[in-house]
Amino acid sequence: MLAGPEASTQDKGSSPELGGSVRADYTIDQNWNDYSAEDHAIWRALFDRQAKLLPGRVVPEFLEGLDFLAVASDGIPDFRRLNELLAKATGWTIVAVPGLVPDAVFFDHLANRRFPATRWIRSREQLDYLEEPDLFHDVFGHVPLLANQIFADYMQAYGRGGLRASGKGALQYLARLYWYSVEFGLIRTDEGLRIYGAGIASSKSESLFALESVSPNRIVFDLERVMSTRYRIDDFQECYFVINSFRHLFESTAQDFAPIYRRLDGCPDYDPGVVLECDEVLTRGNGSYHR
Ligand code: HBI
Ligand code: FE
Repeated sequence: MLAGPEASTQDKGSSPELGGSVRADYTIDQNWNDYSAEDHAIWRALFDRQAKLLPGRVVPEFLEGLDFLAVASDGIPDFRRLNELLAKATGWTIVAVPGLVPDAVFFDHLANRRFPATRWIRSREQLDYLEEPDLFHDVFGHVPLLANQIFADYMQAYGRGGLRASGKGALQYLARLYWYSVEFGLIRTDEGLRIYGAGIASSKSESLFALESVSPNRIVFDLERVMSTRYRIDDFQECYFVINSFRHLFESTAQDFAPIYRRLDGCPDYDPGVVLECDEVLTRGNGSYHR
């Protein structure tokens, strides 16, 4: 559960508390030496809890990417060290930012294989619930799959698509695509459904809810269906969209979106809990959690 893209991305201006100012592209220095022992202890507590919980629940490629993080350090990764490994693997680097950045800035970073990661980590009181994405969500949740070639290509293609999108409608369709894939996506494997979305993988409670709860719908991913579906930013999802493979996701978005946006502008949007005639429903939820 985290604040989604609709959270305001107020301009932070210079950020004295971070010991420096925010650059034009919203990046700041990570200042890894400034993290406290408590910050590192919180990272380890969250990392160890998810590393224990995720095997058998998360897509195997995620666990392979997690190894990168584990070697980077046993506390909060130093982006300089992490980037040496990640850049070699897929050309991606992590850049520190103060928090949510404006869409256009976010898209530009992704289009250049730079992932904006929040510099600050949550407090102990926030271990289970967090409004905005923090460093643990961004780095533990998103970085492992940036080490996977196809997913890394998808993320850059998404950023490029974002740069081409202009106007409110397109940005909303793209934000929904990001939300239901990169943040809260599930994937079919021979062993069953697995998590790949960062918002799920970085959350203990949603890692359990997304796969095991009888409440949400689980529907096969369809690009236009996803782009037409609203989402909640402050609670578990009412539906999860399921891809067959990362290639399936990449191919469904490797096309010109302009005609799709035009078609969608004339179609209705859907509440997250609905099931449509045209849906390929894998599990029909009973909606008990959200009632
Ligand atoms: N900024 N730092 C950061 N992280 C995000 O995930 C993020 C963002 N800004 C915008 C955004 N996500 C979404 O609007 C995307 O769908 C574009
Ligand atoms: Fe995220």
